[in-house]
Amino acid sequence: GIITSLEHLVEERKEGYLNKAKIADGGKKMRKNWSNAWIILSGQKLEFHKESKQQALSNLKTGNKPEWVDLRGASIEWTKEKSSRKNVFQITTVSGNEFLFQSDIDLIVLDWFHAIRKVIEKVPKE
Ligand code: I3P
Repeated sequence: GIITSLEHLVEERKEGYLNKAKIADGGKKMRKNWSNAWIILSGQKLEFHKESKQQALSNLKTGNKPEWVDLRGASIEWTKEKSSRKNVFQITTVSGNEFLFQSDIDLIVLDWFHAIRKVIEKVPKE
């Protein structure tokens, strides 16, 4: 119906803290280095801010560009093999960048996984 049609027009938006580790760049494996990041899911983009929401806001003001990931054509999956931590999922981008995301709090990770998967399923591949 009309409500469903309108829902598709509303951009997915979500912010919060997650542990993040980049493990490959352009298909090339990297040394894993976990850090806590303020993450913003906005449209088809996932933005990473190293410090905090405050950092994100100050980046906005100064025009400092945060690191971000294009979710078009990306894949998302749970992984138990790539970390000793619990609740880890991986995003692989078209450009061959691989990121792990994690939180000890089940609900937080689940929420992020589903929100990101929804965007990946929705956005056109190119
Ligand atoms: C890594 C560090 C990571 C760990 C990784 C270690 O050591 O302890 O936290 O990943 O395991 O290699 P270093 O700091 O010396 O680089 P997890 O916490 O995700 O298990 P890995 O090599 O099995 O990926």
